[in-house]
Amino acid sequence: MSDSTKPWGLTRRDLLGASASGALLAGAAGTAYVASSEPARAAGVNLAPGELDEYYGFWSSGQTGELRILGIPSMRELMRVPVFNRCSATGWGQTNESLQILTEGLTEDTKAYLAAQGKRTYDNGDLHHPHMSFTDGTYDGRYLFMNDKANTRVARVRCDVMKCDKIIEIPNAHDIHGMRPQKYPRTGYVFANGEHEAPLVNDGKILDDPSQYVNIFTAIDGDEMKVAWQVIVSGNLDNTDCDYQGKYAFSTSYNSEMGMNLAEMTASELDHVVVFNLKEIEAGIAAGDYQELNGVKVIDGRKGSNKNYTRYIPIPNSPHGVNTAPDKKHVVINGKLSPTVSVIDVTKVDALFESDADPRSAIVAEPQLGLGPLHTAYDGQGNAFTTLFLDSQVVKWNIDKAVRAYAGENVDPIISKVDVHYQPGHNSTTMGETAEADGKWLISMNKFSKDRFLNVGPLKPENEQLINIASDEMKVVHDGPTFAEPHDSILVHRSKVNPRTVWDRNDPMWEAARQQAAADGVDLDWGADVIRDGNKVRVYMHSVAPNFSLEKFTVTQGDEVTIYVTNMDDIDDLTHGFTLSNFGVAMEVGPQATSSVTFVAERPGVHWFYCQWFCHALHMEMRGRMLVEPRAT
Ligand code: CUK
Ligand code: CUA
Repeated sequence: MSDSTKPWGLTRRDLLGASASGALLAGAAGTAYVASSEPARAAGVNLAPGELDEYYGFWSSGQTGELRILGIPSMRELMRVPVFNRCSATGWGQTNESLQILTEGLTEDTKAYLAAQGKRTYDNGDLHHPHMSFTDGTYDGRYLFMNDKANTRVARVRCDVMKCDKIIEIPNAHDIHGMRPQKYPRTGYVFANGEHEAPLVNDGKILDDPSQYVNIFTAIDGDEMKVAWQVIVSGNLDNTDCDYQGKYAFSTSYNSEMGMNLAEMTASELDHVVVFNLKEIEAGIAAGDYQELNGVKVIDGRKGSNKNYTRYIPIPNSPHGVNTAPDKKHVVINGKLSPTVSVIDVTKVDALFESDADPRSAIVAEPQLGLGPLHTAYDGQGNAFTTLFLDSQVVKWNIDKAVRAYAGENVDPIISKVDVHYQPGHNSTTMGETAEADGKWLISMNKFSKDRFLNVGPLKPENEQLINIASDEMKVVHDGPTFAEPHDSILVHRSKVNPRTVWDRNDPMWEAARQQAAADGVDLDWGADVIRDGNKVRVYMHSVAPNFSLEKFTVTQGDEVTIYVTNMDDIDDLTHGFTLSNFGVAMEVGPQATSSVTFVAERPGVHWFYCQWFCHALHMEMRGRMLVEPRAT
């Protein structure tokens, strides 16, 4: 897409022109951005009604447990995709289709625990890291993968419909934090870090004996959504990323001490980054050098195991983020308690495995950037942008200059700094975690908003700021308040993603419904049937605005009722819903989709079901009755 065809009418050239003239962006100049709509408009943030964004932003939501989709640069929130959470609007966590996805990947152990709580699945999650699948070093628009730190899971969202289709629990590991897809040759693997230490077999035989605790690195097969293999490591695991060669993955460890409290965890001046040698690990698995635990092949990559599975590179105090640069050569490890970032040159990593080279020989720069470096993003022109949590700043620096300074040259790698508001964690740039980084926009995801917004009580929103990085002087152009608690985001050019506007009737999402309808001899598309099967009742109906195909159906108190609703409308925006009042039942039924829900009709009487997605002038009339006959006494 050429600059002149961009949909919102402002080209990159216009932006540069505006910043060069200075007048329009005067409000954003310097470090104290004054909130005013004028500079934002000049920067092209406020798209005119009907204009589309150039980028999709895929946002985590932390403890809310969902994925969010924003338009960038407008920062408009476009959609929420329930994943680890229970969603009232869509019925995620209640429909049979979502429950299958939420339960099929749980371990037997977890199923038993949940059953004891009267539950089938968890209804919370802590989603930190959403990342898209790669082919050949860039996004391929197939899937988004994301972690659940709260309940040790990894999920996948299909980009064709923007719905979750797989969730797996990771056995043996505890509390998945850092997570990244393989960049080359493709995804391939999804790498996932277990953050918290526990006994390898955590069945209660070992309790307060941290000397027997371990942490686990997991490689998931992203196509099958099955664990491929695991590695036992020394120290804990925080964030992870991998190279553009398909050879190595890198994970930070802030608790190399294996401490059990804050003082112990931060005791050492040096922690480390673990380098995983993918080919060596695959060879070790093939050669049988593993133990099988809970159905997973687990290899020992601890320090001193003297194998070529891992290497440990010492890194100053409590490193956090790991970010591979689009130059395909450098990997930046962010210091957190150290004011530095450590730059690994991936071409020097081979030597760590081939000889007994000093692990630190792979470090080619260690610039001092400011206080609390957490995460780094890139512009594709050799520059990096690192968040400084304690300084409340983003610093732009040049990788090549940092390498030269480390080699003794008298150059300053720091280009500029900008104040952000306040306490930034992750940041992300347009296409910045791919080989196609384009250096247009940066999002600073700030943990505190303090006084930036109207006071809404003791719980404050966070503040995500949009920063124009088209020139060396970074300009904050938009404040974006947000609810708990996005950690991370990726900014994906819209040419990479092309979702459907209506479902395909053959979609695998409702395969179980398809099979049941066939067994019942019912047309799932155009059904208006009630099938009785002992005390099980299956009700098939379809919807075409503003009607359900059944205006009423009758069941008996105590029946287990399954309602299948198929939406036969097939145009944009014609989502229907099915809400059954006073039964706690509600679900979305997208155009050309089937959704189903099962409940026990324990309440005799007249109960209305209605469509809860406004679909037609006669939407209010789109309703019908479930008649529940009292149980015979
Ligand atoms: S972690 Cu949250 S700011 Cu979970 Cu990616 Cu660094
Ligand atoms: Cu159908 Cu509202």
